[in-house]
Amino acid sequence: MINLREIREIIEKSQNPLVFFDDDPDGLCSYLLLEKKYKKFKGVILKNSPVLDERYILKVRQYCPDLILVLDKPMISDEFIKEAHVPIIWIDHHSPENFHGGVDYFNPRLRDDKDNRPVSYWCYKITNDNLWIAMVGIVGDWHLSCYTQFKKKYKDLVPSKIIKNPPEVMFDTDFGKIVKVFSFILKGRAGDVYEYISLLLNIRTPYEILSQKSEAGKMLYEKFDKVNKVYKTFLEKAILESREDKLVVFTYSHKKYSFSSELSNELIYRYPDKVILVGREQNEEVKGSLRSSESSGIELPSILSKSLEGLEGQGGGHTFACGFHVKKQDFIKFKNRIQKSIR
Ligand SMILES: [Mn+2]
Repeated sequence: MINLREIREIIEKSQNPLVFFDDDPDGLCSYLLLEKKYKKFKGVILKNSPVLDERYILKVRQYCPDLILVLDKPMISDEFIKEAHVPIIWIDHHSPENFHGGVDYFNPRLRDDKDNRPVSYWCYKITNDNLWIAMVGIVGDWHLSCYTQFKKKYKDLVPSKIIKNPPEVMFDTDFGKIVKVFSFILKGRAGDVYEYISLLLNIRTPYEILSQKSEAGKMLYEKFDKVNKVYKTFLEKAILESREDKLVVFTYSHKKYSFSSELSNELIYRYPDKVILVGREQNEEVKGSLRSSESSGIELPSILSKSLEGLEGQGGGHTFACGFHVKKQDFIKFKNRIQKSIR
């Protein structure tokens, strides 16, 4: 495995590196940390697919980089690696099972499988700059690495009490709002997203966004506010529809935005005794997220695979957080089975 010092040296020598990054706060912050420090990266955001595949070779040909970095993506296709003809550094913290060689790979889980600290944490270790950006990515991925150091520097953005769980920062502090800003500016068309990313590259402090002190901060806040209004209506509806039952079911449809993972995360934080099922209806499918909490002890992967048996759909993920998609006509059956199995 390549180490961080070697990665830093390779980046410093590179003339025109190209970065592919995941479209969530951790992926975005990893890219921002590197670009803010070195100011020579071309950034490409990877939407809608967990894998960097040969469709992106075109980007490599267009840009002719001398180095490719891949940040926070769980998979790179063999064809991409074969056809790139450029050295590739891959920094990730998902399961290393998809790594088959051909690239310089950094993944903390190769040393210790329990160490899955986010990619923005490791990028911060490379750049040593912009702690608050690193913190956005870290909290966005439900971790608290660097939190003590962060708290000393930004006393006014987080409470003085001891924080035990990342969602406490995410949903109950001013800094959590910043994490939501980063998450919400990624919603919508790729072209617009790049404009917001270039605004973020000009932002120096979180206060610029929170109190809309600069023009860039104002524009970012306005975008956040617009998306947040839609998000909040969905959140309120989900809460109203779910008073009684142990299983909270909320389905919605929206042309531009998907909120399934944000909604399910916030709902499970607010209602840890329940199981949360959030689905977005799109075309003939319902696609969404399933959540339970550690305190309830309800383990989702087995429930999910049993509930999908014989239906047209797929799903999987972690013990208390899963994703799924299922044909619309099968959704009620799917939901009823989950309901039965958690009683
Ligand atoms: Mn991540």
